[in-house]
Amino acid sequence: MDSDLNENQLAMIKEQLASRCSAGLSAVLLTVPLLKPVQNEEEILGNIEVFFGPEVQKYIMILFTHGDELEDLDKAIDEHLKHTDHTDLQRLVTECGGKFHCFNNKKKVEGQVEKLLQKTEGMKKENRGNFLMEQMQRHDSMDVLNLSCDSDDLRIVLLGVSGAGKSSIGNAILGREAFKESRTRESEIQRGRVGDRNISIIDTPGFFNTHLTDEELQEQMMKILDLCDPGPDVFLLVINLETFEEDERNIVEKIEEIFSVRALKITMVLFTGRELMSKKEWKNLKFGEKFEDLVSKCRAYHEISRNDESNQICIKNLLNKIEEFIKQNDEQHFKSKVDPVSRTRKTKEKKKQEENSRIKEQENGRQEQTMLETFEINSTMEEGATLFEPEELQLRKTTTDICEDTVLQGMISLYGLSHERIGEENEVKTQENHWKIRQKKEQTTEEKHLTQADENF
Ligand SMILES: Nc1nc2c(ncn2[C@@H]2O[C@H](COP(=O)(O)OP(=O)(O)OP(=O)(O)O)[C@@H](O)[C@H]2O)c(=O)[nH]1
Ligand SMILES: [Mg+2]
Repeated sequence: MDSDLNENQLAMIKEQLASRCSAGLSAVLLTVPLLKPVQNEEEILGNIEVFFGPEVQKYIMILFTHGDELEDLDKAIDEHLKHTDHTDLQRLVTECGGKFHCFNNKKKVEGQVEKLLQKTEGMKKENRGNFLMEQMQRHDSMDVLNLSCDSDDLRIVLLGVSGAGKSSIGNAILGREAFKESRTRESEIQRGRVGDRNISIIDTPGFFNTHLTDEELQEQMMKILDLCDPGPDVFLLVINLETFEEDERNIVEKIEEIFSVRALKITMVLFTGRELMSKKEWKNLKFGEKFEDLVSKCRAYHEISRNDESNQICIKNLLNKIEEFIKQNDEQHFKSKVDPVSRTRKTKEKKKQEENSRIKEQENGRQEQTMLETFEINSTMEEGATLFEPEELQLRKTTTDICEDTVLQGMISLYGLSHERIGEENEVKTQENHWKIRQKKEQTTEEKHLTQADENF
């Protein structure tokens, strides 16, 4: 957090952090030597937030060192902090939500490491998990580098079957653990600067994915178009060479089915796992029918091996090839025939439909409850007492509802009520009916009490 570090050095530290701590951070320990006046710690705290993003604040703990000097003074850390001379330390601790630990690096006091770990564990629990590197990168890409998916970005969409290596390729291009590997469930965009290019990568769930229904997959594929407005420059179809020949599934058809045949014009095949093949095997595969068929439909291909992924030159070559391919396509990005407005409308309509069926389900639940109450009232009536008049049933539902409700149909036939008759009593609100039935129930109970009182008298 040295203020002398320039932007490039800071960016390098970020990259290293992201790749080395992909599982996230449980704690950020700010070490402060005790008994020395606070120098620029507050500034450092501010820098940490700028560096990691504001969400990191909950994970910072002060680790005071030189605890031995405190022992020499025969003082406990709490006592030391409370002293009026140490308002600077108090302020620092307060800024870190009161989280601190004192360490004696000289004497290696027994249990001090365990206690520190307990505290960090406690902090992790309180924060419901680690601080994820994505939180830092989100902050990084949005606030620090100020990148957004604008029309100047090179917009790459990764497509392929599950496990083909889409997320890994996305990470290799961006040079950081931008995407979580294995079983991607949602389309996601990550941005970065590679060389002199601003790149937006959209990772997607795999085709023929058993964890998503066809409808969910379709939804995630449509999300791509919203994520990379004005449209993808290239669909990178990632194919794992290890499983390519045995795979019977037709991925090209799947792309056509989802995005239309026009999508193939900007689709480039990227074969991964080249390192697992000998030169001869690769040559045989290249002259095979299946390979030719795929490449002819998609018009361009590139191959990359696992070892190449961490090699910046290989990634640069891949990006050059992609740009060359885009130029060959007259820089025409993919445009969906379904315009964003109607896509949004479709999503809204779908949401409305879901909401309507949810309301209907709730309504049905309420009606069933009302039915139960009716039966309950009837069963509490003494033998010979008057049953509800059929009209009371009408009060509770509209014609259509009654006709659709099988339980009520049973009641209708029981009371000899015709559908036409019910039709005359249309659109009466449920709450109102509920109230009337309750009134009847109370009335019945009251009558029962009066009769009982009469008998007793
Ligand atoms: N040997 C080898 N392993 C790879 C390669 N690419 C990815 N893998 C591994 O294959 C597994 C799946 O890779 P992912 O990048 O998550 O695959 P994906 O296509 O994103 O998978 P889904 O998200 O499930 O659709 C991971 O364990 C990767 O480390 C490759 O080129 N060679
Ligand atoms: Mg994935």
